[in-house]
Amino acid sequence: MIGGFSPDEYIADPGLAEVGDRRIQYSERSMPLLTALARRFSVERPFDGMAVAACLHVTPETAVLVRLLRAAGARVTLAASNPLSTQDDIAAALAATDGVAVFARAGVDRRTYYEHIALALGADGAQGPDLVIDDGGDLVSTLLAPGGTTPPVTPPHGGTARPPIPPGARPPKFPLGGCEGTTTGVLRLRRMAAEGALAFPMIAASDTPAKRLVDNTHGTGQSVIDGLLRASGVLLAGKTVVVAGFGTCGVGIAECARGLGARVLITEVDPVRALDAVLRGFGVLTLADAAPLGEVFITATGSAEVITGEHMAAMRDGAILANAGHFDVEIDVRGLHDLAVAVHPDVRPHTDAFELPDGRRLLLLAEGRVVNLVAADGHPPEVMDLAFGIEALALAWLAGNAEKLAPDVHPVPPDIDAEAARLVLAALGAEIDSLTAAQRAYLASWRLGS
Ligand code: RBV
Repeated sequence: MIGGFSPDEYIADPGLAEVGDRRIQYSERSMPLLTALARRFSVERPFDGMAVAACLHVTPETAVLVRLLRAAGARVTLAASNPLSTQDDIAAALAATDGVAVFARAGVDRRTYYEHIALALGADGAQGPDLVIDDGGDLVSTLLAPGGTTPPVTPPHGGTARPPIPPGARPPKFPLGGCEGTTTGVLRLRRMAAEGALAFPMIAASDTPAKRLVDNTHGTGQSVIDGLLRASGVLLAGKTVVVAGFGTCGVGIAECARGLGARVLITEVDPVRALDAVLRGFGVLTLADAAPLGEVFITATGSAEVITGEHMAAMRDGAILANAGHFDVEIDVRGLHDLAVAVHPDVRPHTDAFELPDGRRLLLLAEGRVVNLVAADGHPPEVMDLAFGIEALALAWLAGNAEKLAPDVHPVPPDIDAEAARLVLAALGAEIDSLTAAQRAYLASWRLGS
């Protein structure tokens, strides 16, 4: 029993543990940074006696991170960071073999999703976390605004429903601090801090140069196209693909789609990003102009109501709509339901067809939720190795330094980013040069010109 729960009370099927464990071990072989850190942390034990609550996509890569935290001395509770992205075999493996309290199963409704997060935070009276790892900000916002999203708790396999968490109930305690892994979550944290609502320091792990490059651009680029192809089965070569948002994620998606032969159009609100897109040879236009042209639409803005009913009404028959943003607010799914005279669910796995009054059909992937994690496996292990390696190093640093930090959003200390990148390079067998004394002197001086 962990915190009053039997380990498999909130997962879909404990019988999947062995399959899950095999897949975790497979991913681990491509995660040299986490492997090296686990070895180091099992000696240093930076989280000895601490409780860590994590809200992450429950994937093999997350499991490798969770095993590292366990090796480093932490007790871990884990909730999913998306209602549809949990891989049930991984949840089963972590519950069965790692002593982790897992509150996650695929396909839960919104209410159960928040219930699970509240449970990972000890809202049932169990001990609260000392540190948190969040992805998207739902865990931290549940901590700061409890009660509103924590209805009665009903185990899926029967048993006694736990009493509802009273509205406004405070969590057992605030954590010392935590890490946030995704751009959307950092934006939310900044809004919390600006309102003075953030009660503890949070590190913006998604803002480091290494994470942005490897995770946002390369990870999102490949995995979003992977999700699009698995769900829709279309040929991308020759297709007109509209990417909404040319931030670090949108760049990766656009380049990947172009690499497969698609004609890629970009929509933006930021003139500098739009200029970058033009200079890279992409077409740039408004969504209203792109709507009748696109055969595939992918949103990656971090904003809301990007593709509206009005745009959908102008789209061609067979247009595919997918979202890569963290939350399911970029495509107006309700508007699509309003437009449609009939909905044909699951014409393929993770593809629903919406029939419009004139017979056109629009295809919505993954219910408008983050397509790379719902319809595919999320980022590959090589990508999460760096992203989670940075988070593990930042969290270990926080364990010793949180008390000195103000309740605000803090950057990852720059040497952690460089250390993570250096360890990955070493694992890949790539070597880099060091500055010579003369170069250091040149770079430190303003006196020398040509
Ligand atoms: N992400 N996690 C995975 N395989 O575990 N894939 C993607 C995985 C994270 C990514 O790092 C980003 O911070 C977040 O999911 C977007 O929701």
